[in-house]
Amino acid sequence: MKGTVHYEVRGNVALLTVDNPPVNPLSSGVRAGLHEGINKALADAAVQAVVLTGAGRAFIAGADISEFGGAPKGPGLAECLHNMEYSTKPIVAALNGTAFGGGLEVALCCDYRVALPAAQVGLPEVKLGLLPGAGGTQRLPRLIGAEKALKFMLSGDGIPAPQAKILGIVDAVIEGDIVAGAVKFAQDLIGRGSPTRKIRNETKMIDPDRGNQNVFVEARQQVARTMRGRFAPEMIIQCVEAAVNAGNFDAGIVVEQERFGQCLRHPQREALIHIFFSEREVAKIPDIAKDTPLLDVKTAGVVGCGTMGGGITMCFANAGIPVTVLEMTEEALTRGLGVIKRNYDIQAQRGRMSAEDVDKRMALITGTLKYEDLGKADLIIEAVYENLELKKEIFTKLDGVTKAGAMLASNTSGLDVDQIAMATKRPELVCGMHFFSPANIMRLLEVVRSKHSSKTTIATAMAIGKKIGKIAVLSGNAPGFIGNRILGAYTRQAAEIILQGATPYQVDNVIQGFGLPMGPFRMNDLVGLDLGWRARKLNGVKVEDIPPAQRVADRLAEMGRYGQKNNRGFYIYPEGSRAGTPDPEVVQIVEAVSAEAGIRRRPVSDEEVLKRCFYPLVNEAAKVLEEGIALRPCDIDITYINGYGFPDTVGGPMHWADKQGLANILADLKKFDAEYGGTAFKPAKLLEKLVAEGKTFNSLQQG
Ligand code: 3H9
Repeated sequence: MKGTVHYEVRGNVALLTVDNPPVNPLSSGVRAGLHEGINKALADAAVQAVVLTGAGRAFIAGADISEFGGAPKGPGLAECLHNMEYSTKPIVAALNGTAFGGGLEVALCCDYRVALPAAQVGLPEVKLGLLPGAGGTQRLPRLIGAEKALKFMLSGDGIPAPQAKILGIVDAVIEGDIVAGAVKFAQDLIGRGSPTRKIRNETKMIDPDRGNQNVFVEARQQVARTMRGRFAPEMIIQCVEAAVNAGNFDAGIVVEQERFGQCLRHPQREALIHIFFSEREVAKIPDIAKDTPLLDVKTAGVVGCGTMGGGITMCFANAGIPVTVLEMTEEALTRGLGVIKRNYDIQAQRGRMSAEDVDKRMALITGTLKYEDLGKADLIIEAVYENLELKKEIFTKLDGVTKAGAMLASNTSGLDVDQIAMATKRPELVCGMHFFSPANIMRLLEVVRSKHSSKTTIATAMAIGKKIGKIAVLSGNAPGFIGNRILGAYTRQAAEIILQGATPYQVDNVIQGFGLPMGPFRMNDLVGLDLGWRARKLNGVKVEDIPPAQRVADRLAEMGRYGQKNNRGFYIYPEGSRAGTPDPEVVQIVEAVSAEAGIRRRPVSDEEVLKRCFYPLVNEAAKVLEEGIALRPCDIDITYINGYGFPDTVGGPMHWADKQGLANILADLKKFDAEYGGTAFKPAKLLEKLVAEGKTFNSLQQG
């Protein structure tokens, strides 16, 4: 059994220490240890109270997530909690660190909770598609009232102990030795002859909510606004309704158990837990040891203060790292720094930071027009537009002015990082660091490994990504890396389908209905229809050489419809609005292009739209895997969720594909291939192999 609970007696207090590194989840051995430990303390006449704490950096991180879906061993958590709840001796939880999920629920079963100031408490189950299923939905409202409890559980965010004390979750914040403090707290209780305090028996905080629907109406409105399509939030609300209205604690627990079971069986739970472990997995690079020495990045430099460079600059300032940003002209620099300041001011206006924070961050940013001013930076990221020759030139210059040992990275979204590295005399210190727009907001960072990058360079890029709040995924150096390469497979299909009979609006609705924030044509409008059109004109590409699928966007650009930037593209955008409305004229243009290309339009079902867009995406992702560009299926899932808005509730494209059945996807690809030909539907060898062996993408993960 995994994990244990140590038992010792200090005077008249039994000390139980949960030990299950690194974060003490409630694995089978911990549950067994808790059960035995409490029994032992109850049986020992010399013991008058119990203190429960955790070894290392956490109190208890919650239920052991890896056990969900399997057959649990040893005593269940409910059994342990029952034992604690009916203890005749007071139990004090000493929160030495994180008390999350089932960990906080264990603490809520104790009579009192004391905590170190740095300890965090939270009920993050909602993020895993679950609800607090160890009495949390019933005890927390009894402790802090239904409204606050709902907010706490629906956000899933942790809060520090001092805030938890104000909220009423923690009874005392103790500095220094938390165990000694908790033992003293327990001895004071004994000294005062304080009775045990069971939250289950308290109703003072929920009495005012009885029969009052407002709290729940508001919670449901919030869920509809911010958690559309998620299963667990409504289950949480129903549990709190039961806490308030079911009559007694045990009746509420019955509701909680039933709703917890529903969440546990729901596919969203499996998908979200897959994401939890995948996020941790992507940080592990098989051939780079955990203890690989890292470069110490104390200061950073950014080349270019446009949209990307400005966003990247903000990432460093947000993490407290001084950053120098280089531009070519005073005008561009002033404009770029102005945009950064405006972005911070907007955040301050929205209450996300104070005016003082804005000043602090701006003080960390230095603008310059001189390459030499990047000389002292430990890491310099180039963020100019996509042109290989220009980037090579910049890297040669950087190589000349930066100190020996400084790392150089390119924010290229798909160019050859090997060639960029070879423009320097330090190719081992060069890699790609591809941010996503807006760079200060989007979580994904593709770290691109050139054949020259040293292990230290890659390990440093991954670590610095984490430090600036990104989720870093390693990609091999190949055109489009992981994300943009598989995106292409999807957008090309979207463009084809509208010529065969769908409209851009049908395609966008299907994709958005699936859960992406934006369909491919809205995305086109956001990026700008003029970009590709201008590039093709500049390169002298003849209209007849442009594939029909690209002609619609080009024709719109030709008409001066560039997208959101000038309020007309595939959609029409009323001044100041980003919610575009469909335009019948666009449908006529699509129909005209179909006719010119000799394509007979036919009705296309929503189901076909979904399969035609996502199956080639999955197929391309399989090719990315077989070519070794992505290390594991989870790297693709994390890339696509965090960079391209694929819904996490389906676990990313690879997890989703496994759930569709790879054999079904292969059969449809073959059908589309026979119908349309080309390369888009030619099945990846890996996909054929997995189907032949009856395996899933996930099986590669475990191998
Ligand atoms: C629950 O409690 C349900 C109950 O209401 C009802 C039950 C009946 N289980 O994140 P880190 C692993 S649901 C198993 O890198 P940090 C993690 O995979 C649970 N393993 O550390 C990683 O493994 P590896 C509600 C877990 O310091 C290692 O520990 N609780 C669990 O950056 C280190 O993790 C949560 O949702 C777990 N519960 O952050 C809390 N937690 O090294 C989930 C972690 O092999 N956990 N691991 O890659 C967290 O939010 C963070 O891990 C925490 C530490 C903040 C605790």
